[in-house]
Amino acid sequence: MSEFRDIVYELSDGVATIALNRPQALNALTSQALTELATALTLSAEDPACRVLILTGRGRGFCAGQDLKEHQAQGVATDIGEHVARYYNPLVLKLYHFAKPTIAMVNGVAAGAGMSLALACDFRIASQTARFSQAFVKIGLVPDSGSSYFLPRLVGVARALEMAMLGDVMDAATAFQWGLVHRLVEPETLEEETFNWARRLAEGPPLALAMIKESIHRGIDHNLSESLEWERGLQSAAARTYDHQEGVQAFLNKRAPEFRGQ
Ligand code: T3D
Repeated sequence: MSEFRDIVYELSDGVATIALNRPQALNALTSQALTELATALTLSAEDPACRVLILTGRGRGFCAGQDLKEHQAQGVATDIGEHVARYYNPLVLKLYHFAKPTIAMVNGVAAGAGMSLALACDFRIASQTARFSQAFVKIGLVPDSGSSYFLPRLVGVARALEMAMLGDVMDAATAFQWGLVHRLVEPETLEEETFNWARRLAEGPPLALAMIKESIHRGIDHNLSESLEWERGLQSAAARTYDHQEGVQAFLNKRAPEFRGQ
């Protein structure tokens, strides 16, 4: 159960859900929300009962990025670079390197750093009511929280530049067509579809899933020789796990495997 104010944290069936919970502001991120989000990420990362993480928002928004009213209230005292370094960058690194599968369940608008958080997840399952905006440019800022890294890798340089330079709000169908989201579903079935996906991942071999994520991430940034060597090392480790033996036995005995993360 949740002990937070601006997020809700729940865990069931191996699936942890972090829901941003400031619906009146489309879940815009205050310092409090960012701090709680980081705490919940650590909690789920360290809890062996959590095998998959879902990030979502309450109400009609996923996340509208930085809470611009909080900055205004603080006046000129806010050094945005310092704020990014203190809150956003560690959060995005934590999410990207999270050693379990992560799913952004995009229920509504994802703008600015809110879109960046969705991009930092492994999967995005979006409701037809979802929208995406690189809103930074609309307020004279530049993409942050990893958008400049994730976006061109997902949609290519030309489309990334279009989104970042125009800041238009993109509908869910276009986001799906551009490859920003993995599945596009009716709003009524978003939770069910996402949890079905999450439960499938939660039944997978946790150590192998963590290594798969690591190797795919490295594959993007390294050449073939380096990737082959990295794969070899990970495969060697994966082959020594209980779960590998269990997977092989399950196949040979024509039954479903029961992976333990050992
Ligand atoms: O500070 C740093 O560390 C730098 C980091 C920067 C990272 C960033 O994220 S910069 C980008 C910040 N986000 C934005 O610029 C997005 C601003 N919001 C919008 O453009 C629109 O709200 C949306 C396109 C997201 C959605 O539009 P719409 O028409 O569906 O909703 P709305 O009516 O604009 O918003 C509904 C309410 O949410 C409204 O409150 P009200 O008037 O009913 O009391 C609105 O003010 C509030 N809201 C929406 N976004 C934010 C927000 N309140 C505070 N901060 C927001 N970002």
